Amino acid sequence: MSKGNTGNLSSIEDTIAAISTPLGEGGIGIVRLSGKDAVKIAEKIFKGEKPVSQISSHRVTYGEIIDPQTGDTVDEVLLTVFKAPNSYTTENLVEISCHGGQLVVSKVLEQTLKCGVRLAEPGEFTLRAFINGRIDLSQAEAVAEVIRAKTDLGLKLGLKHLKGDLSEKINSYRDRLIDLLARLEVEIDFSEEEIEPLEGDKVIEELQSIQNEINDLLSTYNEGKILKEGLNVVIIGKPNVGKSSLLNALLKEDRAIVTPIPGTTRDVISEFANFKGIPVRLVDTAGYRISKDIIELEGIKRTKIEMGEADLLLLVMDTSSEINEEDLNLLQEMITLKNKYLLVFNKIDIASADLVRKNMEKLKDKSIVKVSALKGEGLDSLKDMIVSSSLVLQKDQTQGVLLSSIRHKDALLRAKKSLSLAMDSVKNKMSPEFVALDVKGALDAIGEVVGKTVTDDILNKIFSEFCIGK
Ligand SMILES: Nc1nc2c(ncn2[C@@H]2O[C@H](COP(=O)(O)OP(=O)(O)OP(=O)(O)O)[C@@H](O)[C@H]2O)c(=O)[nH]1
Ligand SMILES: [Mg+2]
Repeated sequence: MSKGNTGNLSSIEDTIAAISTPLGEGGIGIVRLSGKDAVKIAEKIFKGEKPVSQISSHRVTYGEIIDPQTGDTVDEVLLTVFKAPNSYTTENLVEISCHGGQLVVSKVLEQTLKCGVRLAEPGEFTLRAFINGRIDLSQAEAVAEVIRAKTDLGLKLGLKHLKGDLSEKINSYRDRLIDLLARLEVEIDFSEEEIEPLEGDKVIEELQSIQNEINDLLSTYNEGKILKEGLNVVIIGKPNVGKSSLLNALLKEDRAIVTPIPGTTRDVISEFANFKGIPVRLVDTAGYRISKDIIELEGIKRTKIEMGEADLLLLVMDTSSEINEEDLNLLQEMITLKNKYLLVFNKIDIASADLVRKNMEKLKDKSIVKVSALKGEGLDSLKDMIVSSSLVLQKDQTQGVLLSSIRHKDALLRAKKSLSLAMDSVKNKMSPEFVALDVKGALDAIGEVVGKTVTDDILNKIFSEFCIGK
């Protein structure tokens, strides 16, 4: 499904159409039409028991799509009309379910275009649902979250956002700020008259209470982001310690090439896995060492980039031989990066107990997971440690709302800052105009989350990430 730029905020009047199912072969393919002429246009290309305008809303009808110019049959289909306002977009919407072949679905779409429909931009159906007020912006974003969810927990979070759990919280902050702003404005407008001035303490108390709630929500961001995007776990270590073997063992598939030759992996290899409901992006990297080989050097450069972007680093060491300078240097480098990390002693199946003890002594005070990638030993505890490092399971993530979007986080951080400024103004006994200005700033920033205050640029950016037909 292609992506692009919406750029069509002004043409909400057009009737649009798109293929809503992925391109390729499948049981069915769906073409959707939305807009004021959707029913009229569907009527020109559909031959069934009744004309489309007489079909009841939300009922499936059997018939044929025909070429409006030649009358030739294009496909046998099922057609459903969703009459405004009870549709995804709140406009008249028609869904045509045809056979799921690339050519046949395109042909059905083509007939709608012949009747003057415009091809929908990415995310334009959802954009319309937002513009027409059926959902707010955070719910529109949740549609993409649900589509892209990688695990049950990620899906659960997306569905909560879609249902409006986050919107409800955000709207409650907005209502409280609007209320406060109204009271401040009364004070500004009637400052000459005898009205009871707002008590500074009460204002601060209210601002502080809203800010505390925003802080609580902000503190859920890391977990929310992990559930949405996955925990980025990067496997690093000297050549030949068994990094690729570990990746394969954790994925339970032969994804990366494994050989006894040091320097086998040259490129970064990544794959998603599901560890106890947490989506994990596992990344295998080129062995870290000083090298003159330009391919290997490029590989190591990529390893460094991945290290910088990791949520968690797994430093693998071969415990069947002595831990040496190279291992310790890499550990030092990893510590300076300040990323979270776990030490993994691999090849315990062939390591003597003595050597393992000796190696552990060299890394005193560090917690170490002992595994054999080859025999599959210790992998469950490693997975447990990876998951607990991401903190998600320390709270019951099915309760409450988690923040998972960087856009929302950024808006809430700005709101928090404005609230601090407003509190400072009250403390410094500034006139209510100043306080009101910062409260308004906070209100605007919070409003961005649900799309009350949002620019066309932001909308374009959000919806260009969607697929066509959604
Ligand atoms: N006995 C034993 N051998 C292992 C284990 N893990 C890996 N090996 C062997 O170690 C060798 C190197 O394994 P790789 O997984 O390719 O190591 P790597 O760290 O990815 O190596 P580079 O890609 O060269 O950096 C292979 O011969 C593996 O079969 C293990 O747990 N036990
Ligand atoms: Mg490798």
